[in-house]
Order: sequence, then C-alpha cells, then structure tokens
Amino acid sequence: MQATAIAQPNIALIKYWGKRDLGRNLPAVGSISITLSELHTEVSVELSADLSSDELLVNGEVNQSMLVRISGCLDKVVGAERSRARVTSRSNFPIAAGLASSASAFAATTVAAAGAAGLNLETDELARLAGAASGSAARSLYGGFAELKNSGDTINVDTLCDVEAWPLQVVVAITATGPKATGSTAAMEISRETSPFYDSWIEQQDHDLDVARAAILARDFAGLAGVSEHNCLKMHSVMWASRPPMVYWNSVTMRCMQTVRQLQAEGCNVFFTIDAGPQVKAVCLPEDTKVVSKALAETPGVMQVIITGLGAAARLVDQE
Ligand code: 2P0
Repeated sequence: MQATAIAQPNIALIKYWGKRDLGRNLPAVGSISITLSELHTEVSVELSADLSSDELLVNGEVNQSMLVRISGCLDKVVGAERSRARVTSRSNFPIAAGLASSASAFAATTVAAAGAAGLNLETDELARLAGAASGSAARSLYGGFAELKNSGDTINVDTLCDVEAWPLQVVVAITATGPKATGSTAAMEISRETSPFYDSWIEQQDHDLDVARAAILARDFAGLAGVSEHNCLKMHSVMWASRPPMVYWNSVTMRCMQTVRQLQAEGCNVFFTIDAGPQVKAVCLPEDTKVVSKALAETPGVMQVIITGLGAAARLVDQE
C-alpha cells in the first residue's frame, strides 16, 4: 500500500487563466504547455490503517497548508472511505513561486495514490483526477508539448508533439524565491469577477490555441514565439486590470524581458513566458541556449538560471 511517483512541472505557452466551474475545477479555456526535464517532484503515498489522520511532509517539513488539497486529491483518486495516508513530497526547485510546483506535485500525488491503492488507471483518467486537484497538473501527465482541451463537462489532454520531434530548451531565470502573494485559484476568481478584459481573454483563446498548435506541428519557432508572448502578456494584462490588481512581476522580471528583446534583435531564436510568479522562462532553439543563459545570468538581479530541456510524462517509480 505504498507507491512513489515522479512528475515534472510544465509551463503553459498558451495559458490557463480562469475557471468555468469552480466546484469541479474545470478551466474556462484550453491551454498548451511544455513539460520540463530538469525540474521534478517526487511524491510517495503510503496508505495505512494505522494512521488516524493524513500527514504531509514537503521537502522534509510538515506542511499543514497544502494538506487539505492533498487529502481532497487522495479522496478523489482512492475514494473517501480510504485509509489515511502519509504523503512525502520533494521538489528540486523553489515551490509556490511561479514555477508550476503545484502541477508536478498534484500529478505525482495522483499517480502515486493510484499506485498505492493498486488501481490501474489510464492516463486520461489520471489527468482528469490530477486536473480536478490543480488544473495545470493534468498536463504533467503527458510529456513534451501537451494540449489540454476544454470541451463539454470534462477535460482531455493530448500530446501534440514528442520531445524528440522538437527538442526546444528552456532557460529559467529565478528573480525571487519567496512564495507568491495570491494563489492561482483565488487570483483567477478575482480576474473573472473584476477584470474588464476577462471576457475578451476567454473569447480569443481558441484562436491563440489554433495558431500555437499549427506552429508546433510545423516546428515554426517564430510563429510559436509570437503567439506565446502575446498570450502571456494578455493574461498578465487581465491580472493587472483586476481589482485589486495582481502584479506578479518585479523589476528583475522586466529586465529579463528586455534581455530577451535584445537577444531577439540580435537574431537569437528565443521568446519569454511568465506565469503567476516573477520568474522568466526563456524558450529557445538548442543552438541558442548558451547565449540565452549567459545573457540572463548576467542580467542584474537574476539569482540563478536553470537550463532544461523538455521532459517526460508523470510516472510510477516504485510500488509495494
Ligand atoms: C498555466 N497557471 O496555464 C497558468 C498560467 C499560472 C499562470 O495553471 O487553481 O495551480 O490549482 O487549478 O493550475 C496555475 O494554476 O491552478 C496555472 P488551480 P493552477 O500554467
């Protein structure tokens, strides 16, 4: 009754921002993401009749704040009548700082929980369960370029293109390590209720998805760069225009964007994307990785750069 799974975070190029159904955690829009190879979260789930309540350890420390969501995820995967669980999570990157740690954590928790309970679930079912816990987690059940389709009463995720077919690189510039001010679930609801740009954001998403999907299938870097930056800046415009405004950037985030603009002016194949946090992810062709990582590392205020390729799907690594 114990299993361990590894999942890698993913970053969206066409973003998920907004919920259609808060209770079932259904997204208001589809999204397209890339899963990252060098970052990972490993989660062990032990189901035991000897435990009187669920326990959660994150990076070696008891974590009460995430426990409710983790318990809810276990209830959905294993059933509410399940034994209590000891859940141990370890990530090799900063958590709750806009690096999609909830995506890898809930994807790994879902796979480990199913493994611990001896359930043999298909990937699409695991993705639905992970997505019910955290929308972006559904995409980490798939490797490479994944598209989350938002149709009807459920979500479906597909791999658009394997890692080997288009091995892009991502340079992550860490500009701050503290946890973010507003969690994504609350922030999306504030955007829906108050941002004057929210409805246009939702309306335009299918068009951006079509453009990005076509660019990925054609391996058209410039096409993907254009629509990805546009989609990212639109999402942040929705956030900035919300009340209260939600600004996840800091001054170093802006400097990194300028660095990317400068690299583009010099002919480098690179574009930026930024999520609900201050980190800048620069996506580039493999031959440009060195110059991109050097330029971002030398950007004043950048604390660290992480270079990563595109990664694999969430998977079970141990089961007893
Ligand atoms: C994304 N983000 O597509 C977008 C872009 C952040 C910005 O998905 O409420 O943790 O748990 O379903 O998945 C972050 O939100 O939100 C996110 P919940 P989640 O990657």
